[in-house]
Amino acid sequence: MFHDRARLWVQGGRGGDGSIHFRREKFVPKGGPDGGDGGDGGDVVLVADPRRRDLSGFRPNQKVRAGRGGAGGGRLSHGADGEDAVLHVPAGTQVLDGEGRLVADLAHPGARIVVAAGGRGGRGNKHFAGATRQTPRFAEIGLPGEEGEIELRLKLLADAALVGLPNAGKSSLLARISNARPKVADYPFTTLAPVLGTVEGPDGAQLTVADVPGLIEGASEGVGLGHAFLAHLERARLLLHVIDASEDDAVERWRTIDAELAAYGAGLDARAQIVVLNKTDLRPDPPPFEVDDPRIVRVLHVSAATGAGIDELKRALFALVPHAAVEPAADDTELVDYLVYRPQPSRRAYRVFRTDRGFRVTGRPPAGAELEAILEAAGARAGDEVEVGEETLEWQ
Ligand SMILES: Nc1nc2c(ncn2[C@@H]2O[C@H](COP(=O)(O)OP(=O)(O)OP(=O)(O)O)[C@@H](O)[C@H]2O)c(=O)[nH]1
Ligand SMILES: [Mg+2]
Repeated sequence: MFHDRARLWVQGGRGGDGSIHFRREKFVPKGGPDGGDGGDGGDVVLVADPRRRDLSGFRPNQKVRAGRGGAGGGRLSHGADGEDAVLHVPAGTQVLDGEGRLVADLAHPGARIVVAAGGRGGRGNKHFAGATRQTPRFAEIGLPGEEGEIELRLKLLADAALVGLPNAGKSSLLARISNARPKVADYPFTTLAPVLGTVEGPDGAQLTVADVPGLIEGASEGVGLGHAFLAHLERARLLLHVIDASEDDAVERWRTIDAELAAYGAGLDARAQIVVLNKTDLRPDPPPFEVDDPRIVRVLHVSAATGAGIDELKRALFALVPHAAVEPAADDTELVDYLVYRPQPSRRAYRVFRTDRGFRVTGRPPAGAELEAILEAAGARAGDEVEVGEETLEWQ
């Protein structure tokens, strides 16, 4: 199975707690504070990895947690930073937040984003010593990491994509021109999942061509298999529109597919097309293909069976793909530089300290159950003294 979607729950690591510690040395009975800082929690990071083909590495609703920061220690020892959780996804993976908003597009191999940042480590008591407070008996606790749900959607990155009705010979053509060996058979919907092939050009140039399941009338509304895969055409700069030329009404079949591209949207009906009339071995003199459309940049007659016209098809690909510009869909334009995604605002209006009797919360903390959850996460236990602003309570 080809997986082009995944939902994950991600959580950055909690920062390590700062340490409450005082120097103890021989002959120094009362040393100053030397509690070190906690380490930062690890981040959950996505990296576009060209070796990945799809999102099948993820389990449904998988939970991913980055490592916790280590606690600070005495003698100013700094806690270790938590380990990042690095997830490898195919190039072309888009990241959506819990509400389905597109937040990042890992369109290039090596692109990285932080989807859940780790919490900052708490500062040790050494930080809070000053002229008026020489023995701070408290230290900051580490902050929780960001957490949230994200959705991944893969949209294949290919220079060109084969489209057409089932059985037109798309996979046969891909096998002819590229290193891919997709299944070919004489029945519709042989191809069940997208296949990418690399085409070798004359001077070492390469380009990639995608073969997706055949489209039929109604595909854009979910009929047949094609609908789920139409998204994979979005990034192709050029479409190779394959038509079985041994049958009649090539123009009508071209219009059927073209209407589906238009109905799907996302700019597919504006994409440049090479019309490939295939199976000419079965009908050496097919009726002329006469469609006057500015998107049709070439009409070629080929036979995937005999190889006739295949060299010309390859030449046309290398000549036309570099110049075919993709008009990005309207909602895609602002994404290019959007590489850091924060599921939640990371500025908190309060701080939590550990004291030698319990906890102290300063600033403007939330009230009620939310505050309880924060203290519980900080490790509060029954009997701990909790200072919030001017109030001192006992934790139940
Ligand atoms: N005679 C002849 N047969 C061809 C040619 N190209 C493909 N075929 C045959 O047509 C049938 C369908 O070919 P495929 O390549 O599987 O077609 P497809 O468009 O990938 O089909 P789906 O994956 O089902 O959408 C197979 O039996 C092929 O052998 C050709 O140029 N000449
Ligand atoms: Mg096929």
